[in-house]
Amino acid sequence: MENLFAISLTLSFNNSIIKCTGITEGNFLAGNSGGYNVFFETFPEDLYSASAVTVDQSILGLASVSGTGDLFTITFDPSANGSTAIEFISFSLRDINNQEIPATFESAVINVNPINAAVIKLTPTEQTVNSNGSVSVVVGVDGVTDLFAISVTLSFDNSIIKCTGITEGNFLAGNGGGYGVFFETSPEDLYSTSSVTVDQSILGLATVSGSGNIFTITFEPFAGGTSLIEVTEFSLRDINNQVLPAFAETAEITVNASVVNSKIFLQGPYNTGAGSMLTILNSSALLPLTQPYSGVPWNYLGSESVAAGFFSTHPDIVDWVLVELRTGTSAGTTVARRAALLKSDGSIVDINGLGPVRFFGLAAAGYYIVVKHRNHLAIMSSGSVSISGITPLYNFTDLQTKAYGTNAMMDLGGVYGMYTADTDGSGVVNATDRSNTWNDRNLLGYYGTDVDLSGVVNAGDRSTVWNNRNMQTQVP
Ligand SMILES: [Ca+2]
Ligand SMILES: [Ca+2]
Repeated sequence: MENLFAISLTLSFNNSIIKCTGITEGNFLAGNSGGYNVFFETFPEDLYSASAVTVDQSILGLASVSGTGDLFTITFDPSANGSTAIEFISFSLRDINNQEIPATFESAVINVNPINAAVIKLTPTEQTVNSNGSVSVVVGVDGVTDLFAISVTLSFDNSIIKCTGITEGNFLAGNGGGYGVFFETSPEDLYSTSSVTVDQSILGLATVSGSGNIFTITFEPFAGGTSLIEVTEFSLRDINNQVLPAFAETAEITVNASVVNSKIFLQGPYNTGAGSMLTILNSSALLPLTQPYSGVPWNYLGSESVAAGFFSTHPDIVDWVLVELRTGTSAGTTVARRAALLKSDGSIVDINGLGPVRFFGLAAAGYYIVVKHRNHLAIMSSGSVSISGITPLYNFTDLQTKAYGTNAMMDLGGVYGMYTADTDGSGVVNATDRSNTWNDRNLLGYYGTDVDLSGVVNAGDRSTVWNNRNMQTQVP
């Protein structure tokens, strides 16, 4: 090389096999006779994602270098098995007069050897959830040598699945020294997060080699759709804190469900001043743990239930409701039913207390939404609502016309709610309801005749039953 003043080089490589982790300056141009500093710049800013990088260098003064020397060093991390060429795709060498210096270039090849790289494996790689319940992914490492510590960050779509727990695997615990294992997960609130990090290391001078389980992560289905489970960051270290080469596989979980996301008010417990419903049945510990629609006239035999203590940790739950989906307007077109929970703000949520109501195995399509309550007159959406894995809110409360029929809801002062006083769920408020309410007078508990959901059947309920006389549901 003669009289080199400035150089610009662009290198390309297959970044599915190797990732660029850094570029450091060589000392060739710095050896210029003028003792001038060297301008040094690399592109792009995000080297790790790049499949081509450019390095520009020039002497910051009227001097040049000749002979042989190092321009820069580029460093890669292996990310998959394979072979990639490192090639020059453009280059320019200039002298002090900005004239091109003729040059030829050589390329290099990097082979990522599968024997040396461990694999972070997610098992199973694909699974489908067809019912409420938990689903797990085992995170393991395959083909590692002298593993002392590991950190793995997983990300997923938490609008579809929620993380409910992480349990430690036994790989590191099998170390030859019999040492315990440090195990930590973050963040603290796994349920709300879309990314978790698990750190593990052996609490003594020992390592493990081979294959084993690092941890198991458990999810619950929240809505419908497919979530990728991705290892977004990882680090495997040996006992000297040196990085062990590895790459990570992905997995996916499909929740086979369509969901209803809706909002209603009940006249009985509605509190106009607060703009929300009272939760007296809940705070008085009167709500049943199992859905109350198994009897006549609903005959709904679903197994929806919540654990003891659920309502005290979910104080905003008002009562159980029954959600039906129909393909047409007639009762004969009902294709699915689920018992769900009603919150004080009107949201109808699943038995997890916060998510939309899941209908497992139900195809995405247009459905009429019917909402029933033990002692309120049922309502149905005025039209077919498009329902899928993640469904926008259908809010019955903001317009009378959201409900099928004419004035199917009561005006609760600018918002609309289901009429109360149908003590037996017959679909009409009549003399039977009045007589039922009289007969149950002074009873404390969870009764259909407690039409304001106050926990007691009294004169207030009788008066409401009288006031709503002859009202009837407009759901066919
Ligand atoms: Ca009735
Ligand atoms: Ca009452």
